[in-house]
Amino acid sequence: MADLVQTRRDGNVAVISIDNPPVNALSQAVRADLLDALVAAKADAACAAVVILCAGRTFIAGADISEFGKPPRSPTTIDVIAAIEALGRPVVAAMHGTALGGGLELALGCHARVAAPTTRLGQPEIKLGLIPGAGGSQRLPRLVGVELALTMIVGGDPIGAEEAHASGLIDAIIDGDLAAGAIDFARRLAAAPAPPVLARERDDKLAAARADRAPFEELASRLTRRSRGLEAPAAAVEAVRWSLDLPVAEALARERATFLRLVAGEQARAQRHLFFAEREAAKSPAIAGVTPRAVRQAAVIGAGTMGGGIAMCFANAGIVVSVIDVSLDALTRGLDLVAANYRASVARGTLAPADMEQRLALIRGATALPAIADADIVIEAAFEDMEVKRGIFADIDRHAPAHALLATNTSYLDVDAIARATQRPKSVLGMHFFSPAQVMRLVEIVRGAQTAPEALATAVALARRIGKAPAIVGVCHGFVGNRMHRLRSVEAERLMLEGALPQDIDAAMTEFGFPMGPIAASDLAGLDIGWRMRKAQGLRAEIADLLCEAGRFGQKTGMGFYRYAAGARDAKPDPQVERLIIDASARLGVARRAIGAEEIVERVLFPMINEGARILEEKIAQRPGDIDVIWVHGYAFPAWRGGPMHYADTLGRGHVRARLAPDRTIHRLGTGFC
Ligand code: 3H9
Repeated sequence: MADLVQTRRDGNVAVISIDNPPVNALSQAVRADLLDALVAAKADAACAAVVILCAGRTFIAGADISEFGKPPRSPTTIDVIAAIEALGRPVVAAMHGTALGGGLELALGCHARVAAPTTRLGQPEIKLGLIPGAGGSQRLPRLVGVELALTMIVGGDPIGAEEAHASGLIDAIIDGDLAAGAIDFARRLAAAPAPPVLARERDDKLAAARADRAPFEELASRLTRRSRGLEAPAAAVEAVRWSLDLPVAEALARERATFLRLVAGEQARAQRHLFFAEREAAKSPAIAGVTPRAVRQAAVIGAGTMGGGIAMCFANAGIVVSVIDVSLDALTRGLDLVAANYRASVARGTLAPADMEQRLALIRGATALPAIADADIVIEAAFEDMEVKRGIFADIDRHAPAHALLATNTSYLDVDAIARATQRPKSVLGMHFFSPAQVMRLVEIVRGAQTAPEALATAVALARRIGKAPAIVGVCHGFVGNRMHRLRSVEAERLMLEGALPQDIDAAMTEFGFPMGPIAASDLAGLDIGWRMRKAQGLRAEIADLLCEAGRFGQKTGMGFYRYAAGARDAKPDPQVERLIIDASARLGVARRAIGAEEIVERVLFPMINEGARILEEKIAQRPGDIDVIWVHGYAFPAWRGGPMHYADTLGRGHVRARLAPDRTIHRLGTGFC
């Protein structure tokens, strides 16, 4: 086995290099070797300073997540940091790529930190249901102040080298040769009259917050406002607060105890499951070792909300994209909406005006298909109608270059039938984005019967490049997500007919952890789309159809299952809808009864989970984790519950099966309203 940690000498500086691909995670073996290297450096009288750096594409990207949930093994990262702090000579962390989690904590334990200009530094533990476990919550505030530390620890997003330098997190940005620059920096520290003060011994950046707690507390409540149900954000706030209130040793001990409690808990287990599931969902034996094609230019057919959102995804990733719509009016409206979306981000302060201009410059409008002549990928985002889509694909086939990947954004339709409208079905697949496309991370990559491995590999790589979470699925009506979603709406209709009101169902599901209940969500999406689809298929959803027949299409008409004040998004229960539901129950002869939240949650989720099991049997999805990724990133299933299939596992599959037994399933009353 290759050495995970190596030491070389550059004059009087010991250079300790970690080489543990792919991301230099701090596994037990790395920790042990690193500790040995530090002990050796301490024993070496000729060593005046130490540099710790990493080989490969990144500095340490954190603890080895695959070790979590197993008994901790010595030495811990805390032991390694203690050895650094006790070395008696300056230790400099030289970072590149990403310095995350335990990796950043190790750097925080060093006497100084330098980084390459493109380095990203962060404490992403919160995304795994955790808080930093090796001193991050105490050393980071001492270097950058409590407010930035809290933002980084509760938000979990990394900051760039420039911000890190300006805030005091790093001491220098090294252009050019990082190792040489870091060695030079370390040598200068060794020659200085006094060693730098360790982060744990500093207090200067805490003074202002200790004198006036209000800004910290306001920030804490703002950052945790949307974290209902989650344990880690509140724990993170508490830990950072300890940096203001407790002696550092005690605060570090409490941080550790909290980390150990959280890492053993259900929420962290669920989020770890999703971390690995997300990466697995993009894999398939069909594309193992297949090189994706390069994508430099993209084209989107259809300038509606979806087409515009998809175009934004490309522009956000720096890819030139043409938006094509036969109607100049529709094109103008679509491009105006894109510009308005960007302007809203600028107004919110989440996008710099210069970045907006750069992104807009990458988006080009056109009204005819010759505009796709140079596209490496064409994504059709037109009206959800098979004949319309087949017509478009026949046209695309005539104009797109031979190497281009042809993708449909259909939500339900048969990708194979669409592919057959072209002379090149091997290049055709589905790329099903979720609305709003520029926000939602999921893309279902729908593999047709004839899709070539290279086309599939290209779609997956492209989805990752534009920051999405791709999940490979097979062809069936509604693929994975919408096929399961339909079951949810069928059951919601039944619940309403049996006695629950829309607000009862939504309250139960938001209490479960969804940010929005299923009924309010369908009002937001618009009830008319499903209504039209049902009519085309000769299907009926008792309550939703009655609402649509009364012109109540959801938020866009100010009325749906709920009532909305002009321009407002708050869903208000509507007595008229209650009457309509009660009358429908009476007409169908269904006795209404009080239905509790527990029953609502079970009846909304269990049929979906059952459908998920069928989807796995049919091999439409490859793994239960893929379904979880789809539901968390496409339908806002609470991540801390791990997705529907993981949730079923936590309950026990036998339990779910028993609750689905025939005597508990409800008569076939309708078809749901999705
Ligand atoms: C922590 O540090 C707690 C401390 O406070 C406590 C200390 C006591 N461990 O994402 P990619 C694997 S919590 C194990 O596709 P990219 C990943 O599964 C940790 N494995 O690459 C994948 O494997 P495979 C805090 C890891 O270039 C491969 O590496 N740190 C880890 O798109 C490539 O990953 C984090 O949460 C890990 N820590 O993105 C950072 N990280 O090829 C988590 C990755 O078999 N990692 N793998 O599918 C990331 O955010 C991204 O991986 C990173 C690279 C940005 C680094």
